[in-house]
Amino acid sequence: MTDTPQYVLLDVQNGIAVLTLNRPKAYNALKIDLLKELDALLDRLEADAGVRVLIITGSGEKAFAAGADIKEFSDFSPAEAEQMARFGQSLFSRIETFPKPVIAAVNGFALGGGCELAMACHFRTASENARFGQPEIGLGLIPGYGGTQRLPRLIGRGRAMEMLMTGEPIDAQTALQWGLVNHVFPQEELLPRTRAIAEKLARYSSLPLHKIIRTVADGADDLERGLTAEAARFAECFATEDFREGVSAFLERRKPDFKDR
Ligand code: DAK
Repeated sequence: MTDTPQYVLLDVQNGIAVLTLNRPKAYNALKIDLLKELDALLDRLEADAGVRVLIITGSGEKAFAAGADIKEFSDFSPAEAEQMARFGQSLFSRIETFPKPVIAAVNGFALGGGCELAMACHFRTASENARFGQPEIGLGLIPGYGGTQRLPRLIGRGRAMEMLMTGEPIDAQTALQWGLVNHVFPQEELLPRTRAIAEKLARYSSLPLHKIIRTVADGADDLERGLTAEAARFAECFATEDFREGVSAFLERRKPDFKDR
């Protein structure tokens, strides 16, 4: 880890750690260095007995995270893509089984990798302007950080299929209705209200909290097999012309012209 985290801010008060993804000009897009910082901060927070609950949120009022950084991953080879998918997946699985409760406070767009990060947290709150989506299809790609596995588990297969296949985002009220988030708050109340939930958890014994987290994760049917398949198929996309076209179109702000190859 760099000594001073650059992309993730950390604030610890009364046993509650707030991790803020901090690239607001790029809608907090998940650069690999940002994910590495997050991983290193998790080491620190796991070891610190004074930290009892984590909240992950985004900087600004626009985005939680608008996905992986498209500019960064656009020229990855399939081998690099698979390696990065496995790193991201293992980081997100680490969050899912983290020994202390982790709540995502989603303050705007949670798209692609951003939605996948929120889904890896133990549960989610959202601001009224939050939007959730897996827009990878528009880039000629599939989700690579667990989206094909966690989205159907959270909202059901049919709803997940529609979101994955259309790439269309859903708004906060739909996310609430579908069980993707537990609460929707006005933007200015999102952190204080989420903190109030965290404070309640912080008063409980950490032993059963940890056992709940582990036991719920143990019961998830064959997540690991699904993640392995996702990483392999995600990597295959990087060898296609359509993926190059999808990413170029996004960067050039035009509609993609896919050729099925
Ligand atoms: N990456 C990089 N920059 C991004 C970005 C992203 N995902 N999303 C937004 N930005 C940047 C924009 O480029 C723009 O920067 P400037 O041009 O001002 O420098 C700034 O954030 C504001 O964005 P917009 O100007 O587009 O703002 P709008 O309000 O008009 O639109 C939007 C907001 C969120 C609807 C739009 O920005 C958007 O569609 N963003 C992209 C959403 C998206 O497709 N996200 C990526 C999904 S794919 C991997 C594993 C997993 C993944 C990838 C690799 N490996 C293991 C290799 C996952 C992939 C994804 O997440």
